[in-house]
Amino acid sequence: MKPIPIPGAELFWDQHFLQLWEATRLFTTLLVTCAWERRKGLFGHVVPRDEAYYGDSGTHYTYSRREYKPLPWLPELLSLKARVEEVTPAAVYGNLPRTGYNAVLCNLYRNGNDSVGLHADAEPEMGPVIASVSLGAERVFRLKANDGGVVLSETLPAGSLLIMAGESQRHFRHEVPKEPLVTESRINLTFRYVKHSEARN
Ligand SMILES: O=C(O)CCC(=O)C(=O)O
Repeated sequence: MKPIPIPGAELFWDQHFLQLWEATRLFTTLLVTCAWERRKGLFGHVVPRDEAYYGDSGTHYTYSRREYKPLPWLPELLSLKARVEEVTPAAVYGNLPRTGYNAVLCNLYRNGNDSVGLHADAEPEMGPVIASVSLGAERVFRLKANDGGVVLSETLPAGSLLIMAGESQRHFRHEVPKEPLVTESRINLTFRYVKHSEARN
């Protein structure tokens, strides 16, 4: 994995983590097997993407007043998790427990009108390492410093893996903006380590 040198962040990426045929096969499978749900967000507005959350038991968390309760792992997600763990740089892996990632949030952007707004994955129960696999349509991913300046704007191709670690979530926020000209769907999988609820006080 190649480091992306941005002071204050710890980012790594591999544009060709999966071969295109693998990414296409996984996209097609997950499109029909994930339990996609379009949920209501704050103030009753509809979240502009479908979501499905899988993980070990006890990995539930709350974001934007929505509760994420893990569904039992799908075999495809478990084997992808093992591959992501294998390539996670050793220095980053040191910030994960020996057992690696324990949950994955799946997002389905049905077309360019779907998006995720500027946010950081910095809930108290969330570990600092987020590994993001992209499938399907290419979409722009932007990282912005807390003062608003764009420090990274990349098109994430199918089969790419982006890892955000260290202080990335504390110093930066990220987004996938709307791109009304995009007609194809994209799936993004963010592997995380969520502190087990049993372990929380
Ligand atoms: O779709 C992406 O690339 C980013 C997803 C994301 O920001 C998230 O799941 O928190």
